[in-house]
Amino acid sequence: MEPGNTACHGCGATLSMRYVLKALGKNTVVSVPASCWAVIPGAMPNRTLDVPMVYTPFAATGASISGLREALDQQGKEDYNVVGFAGDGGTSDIGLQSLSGAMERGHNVFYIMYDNEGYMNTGVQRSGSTPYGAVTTTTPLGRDRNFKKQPKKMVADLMLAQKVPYVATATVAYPEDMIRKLENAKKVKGPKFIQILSPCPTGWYYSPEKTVEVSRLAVQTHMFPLYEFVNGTLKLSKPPQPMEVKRYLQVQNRFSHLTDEEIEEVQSAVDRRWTELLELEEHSRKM
Ligand SMILES: Cc1ncc(C[n+]2csc(CCOP(=O)(O)OP(=O)(O)O)c2C)c(N)n1
Repeated sequence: MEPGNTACHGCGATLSMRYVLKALGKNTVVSVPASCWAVIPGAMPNRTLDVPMVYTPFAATGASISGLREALDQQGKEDYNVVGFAGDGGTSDIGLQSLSGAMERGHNVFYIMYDNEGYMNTGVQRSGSTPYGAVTTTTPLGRDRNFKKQPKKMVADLMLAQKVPYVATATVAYPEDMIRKLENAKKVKGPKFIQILSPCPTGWYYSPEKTVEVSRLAVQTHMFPLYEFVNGTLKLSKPPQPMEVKRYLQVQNRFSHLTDEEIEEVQSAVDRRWTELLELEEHSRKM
């Protein structure tokens, strides 16, 4: 990534791209659907990325990286990394069939979902990946307290269920962890899926200098557990002193309306998922 782009201050998605390319290097082709990342490079002749980048229709990232991979292989360029870099709307909603198909066909590709938990480029609409409790412009609080009532659809968990050969979660507060995961993923010949929590000050309503803090709190409170699934084994990162989810929720204004009871509901759901992940880790070790 070159200096200069049109992202908002404190953009987590920009850090995500920077670390992904740092890990994968020059021999990389990136396919980007409609999203913030479709505008971050700016208008021609600006480009920000120092690697080839293909713009693809919103729903088509999986199909696009399948085609790029096969075409590069035909040209004998097997050493090129092919990366789909899509937002959570483009992944958990409109692009889900395309993603699932690409993973099922077994192409040797990376699919990176940068998860800012909403359709941010078009003005902070809710997506399937927006967590319970969040206010967005399509789940406004208003008199009826219309905040998002559905839980987050966790695409990495869907990819685990699909038995994609390499699945991981990562976030920008832990760049070494993210880069190590990409390096491990590189060793797997086949489809790889990584979901990167990429905090968004504009849509999560916190001040831009707090992006890394928010990202770190997501992990420390178990809101966004970090794991790596490779060769059938799941490895979960366990923060030494887990914190209450309240600590994560209170630094973002999208959750500021939640009552103590609603925060308790979030805590219970987070605890349940953490237990399930521990069980999955234990179970995968015995297999
Ligand atoms: C088929 C289609 N529908 C709608 C749009 C408009 N659109 C462009 S970007 C975008 C939001 C993308 O959200 P997400 O994938 O979460 O990425 P983010 O903007 O958050 O980076 C939408 C709805 C489009 N370009 N194509």
